Amino acid sequence: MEPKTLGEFIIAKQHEFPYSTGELSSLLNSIRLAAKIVNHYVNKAGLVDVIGAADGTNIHDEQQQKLDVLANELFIKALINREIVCGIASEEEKDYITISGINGDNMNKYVVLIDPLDGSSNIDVNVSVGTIFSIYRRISPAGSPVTLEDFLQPGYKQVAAGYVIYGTSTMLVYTTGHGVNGFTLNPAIGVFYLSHPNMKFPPKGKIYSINEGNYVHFPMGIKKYIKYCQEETDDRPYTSRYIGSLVSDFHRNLIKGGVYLYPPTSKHPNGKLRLLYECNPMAFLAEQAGGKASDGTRRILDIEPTELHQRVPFYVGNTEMVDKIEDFIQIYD
Ligand code: P6P
Repeated sequence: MEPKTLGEFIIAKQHEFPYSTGELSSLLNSIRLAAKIVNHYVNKAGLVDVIGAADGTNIHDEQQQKLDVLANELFIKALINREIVCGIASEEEKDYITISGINGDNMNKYVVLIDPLDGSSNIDVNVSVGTIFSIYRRISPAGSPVTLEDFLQPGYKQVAAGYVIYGTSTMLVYTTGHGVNGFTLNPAIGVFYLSHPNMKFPPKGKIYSINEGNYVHFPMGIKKYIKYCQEETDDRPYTSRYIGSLVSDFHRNLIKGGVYLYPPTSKHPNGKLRLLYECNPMAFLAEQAGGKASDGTRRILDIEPTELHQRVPFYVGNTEMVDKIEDFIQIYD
C-alpha cells in the first residue's frame, strides 16, 4: 500500500538511507514536529497584538519574540530531544551548537544546518516564508565533541535536505538522494500528506526570479541575461516573478519551471545567500529534481566551504536556464 502520510513515507523509504538504523528517520520526524509547531506560530503572527491584548499569557510573550528567533529555538529543541544530532549550525547562531547527548558521550552521528525562518521580513506583509534544513553525517570521530569540519562539508555529502514553506498551505519538501517528495499539512489533524510525489522541474522553464532593483550593480553577464529574458522571440519574453523569499521563489519555479538568481551586488559582493544552510540544501533538491545549481562558474554542491556563514552567488532552477546564465557569465565576465 503506497504511503500516504509523511510518517508512513519515512518508514517505507527507510531502507533507502545509508546506515539505515532508523536514526535519520527519527531525525526527519523531529523536523516534521518542529515544522508543525512553527506553522502554528507563523499562522498566528498577524494576530500577535490581538492575542497579547486579550490575555497576555506567556504565549503572548513567546509570540512577542521575533518569529525567526522562536523558530530557531523550536527547531533546536526538537533536534536536541531526539539524541541523534551531535551539532547544529543555524543562521540565527553565530557559532555552531555542540550537543554531547544525555550521557555526554558525544556518540550522536548527524549534524544539521538550518535557516529556521528564511524571508522572515515578509511575515509583516503576510507573504509566505520558509525553513531550510541540511543534514550530514559527522566526519569527526564519534565519542569526541563535534568540530567545525563536520559543518564545513561540501554539499554533495549531504544525506538529506529540504524546506518547509509556510504559505497558503504548509508543505514539507525533502530529499534523501532518491528524488524529491512534497507533503502538504492538514492543519485540522496535524498530518502531512504526500501531495507531490517525485517532484521534477518541467522540461522548459519560463520564469526568472531576481531583484532587478540591484540591476546597476549586477555583473555584465547577468545584465545581458536579464535583457535576453526580456527579448521578444518565439520562446521569450519570459515572466519575471520575485517574492523575496527564497523558499517561495524556489518552490514556484520547481513546480512551474524557472530560475532563481542572486548575483553579486555592491552590498553583497559575494552574493547574499549563505552556502551552508540556504544554497547547498536547495542545490541538493534542485539536482534531485532534474535541475541545476551554480555560483556562476562552479557546481554549488562541489564548493569546499571555508566559513560557517559564507555567502556565494546563487543561480538555481531548470538546467538549461542555469546553463544559459553560465554562458553569459563566461562571455561577459
Ligand atoms: P533581497 C530573504 O532575506 C533572503 O535571504 C531570501 O529568502 C530572498 O530570496 C532574498 O533574501 C531577498 O533578498 O535583497 O532581494 O531583498
